[in-house]
Amino acid sequence: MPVQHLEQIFQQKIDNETKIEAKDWMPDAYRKTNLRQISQHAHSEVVGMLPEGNWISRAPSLKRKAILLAKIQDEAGHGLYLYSAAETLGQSRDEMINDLHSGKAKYSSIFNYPTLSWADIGAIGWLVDGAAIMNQVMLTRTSYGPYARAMVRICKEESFHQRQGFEILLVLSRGSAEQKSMCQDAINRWWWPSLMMFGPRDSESTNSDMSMKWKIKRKSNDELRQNFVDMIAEQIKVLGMKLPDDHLQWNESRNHYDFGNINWDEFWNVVKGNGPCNKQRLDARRKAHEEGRWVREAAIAYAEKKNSKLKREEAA
Ligand code: BYC
Repeated sequence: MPVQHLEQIFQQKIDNETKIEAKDWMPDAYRKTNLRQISQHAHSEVVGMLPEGNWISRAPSLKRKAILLAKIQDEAGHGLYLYSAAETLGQSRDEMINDLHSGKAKYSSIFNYPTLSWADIGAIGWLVDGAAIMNQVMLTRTSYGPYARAMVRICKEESFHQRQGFEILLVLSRGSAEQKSMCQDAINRWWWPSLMMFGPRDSESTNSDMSMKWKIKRKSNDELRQNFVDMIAEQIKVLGMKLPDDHLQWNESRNHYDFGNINWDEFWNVVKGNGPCNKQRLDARRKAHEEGRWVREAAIAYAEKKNSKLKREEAA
């Protein structure tokens, strides 16, 4: 069939809200952009375990520790679903992981900031998972079937993550003066980086046009960022804390909150690998990968042994 014809059928499916599946014909650029986004998303889940992992052994109670462990294990699971979804597009997990470790592949800028106090664990759950959900609810309707299905389960788990983060901050916000100040300090440090998670301004977003046309994305970076600001500006009232933005103000005519300027130099600096923890994060991932080598080798040897036993039994 001529390519134009295939392209037409493909675009019709997109227009009719029929999901694109792994074995369907798709334009090369559609495959590439999905592979790029899904693998970056998988890397973000896995690297995102590190800042929180820092607090497992220092969680303030057994209950907090169990909750944090469960949350971090969820992130590992999200990484695995997403690597599997990405593999359906023709790249192996080993190749994707090599790209992460060599610095070729990106992962979310947010995970290059340090977790300095227990309140940071609350701020990550509330703000970082909150920003992630805002984006991922949209992605449950993304046009590539395996990605959309992975997102449904992930969103359910993220909403528990966000609530646990908010609850950590709620307890601190009602605690001693020192706890209140820890809570405010964490919000101050995580607020602006959370806004950067949505990506550059629409005018600077190189992938958005095609991704919107193909319904990989259904809302723009700025639109999602605005929805997030509107949600958090209300929720913070319950905490009795302040967002670190003097320009934050309800705008009657827009029916949205106005907010101050994002420091885009900081964003690009972090994306290019020069954030406060980029090196530490990649070193930790490479070390974990090396230390897990024997487990992978043992699993492969075991699978091969099992397979050859099965073949022998079949032949007998
Ligand atoms: N950080 O054209 P644009 C979690 C890059 S983890 C770094 O707008 P696009 C969690 C972008 O890749 C969930 N890079 O891009 C885990 C592009 O460069 P390339 C994280 C960024 O793809 C543990 C360039 O800038 N969520 O929840 O249309 C604990 C131009 O941007 C960033 C996801 O991964 C960034 N923030 O839109 C707690 C969501 N932003 O690739 C929580 C899935 C942009 O052309 N991803 N860049 O070299 C997406 O929805 C989209 O990829 C984005 C960006 C909205 C992020």
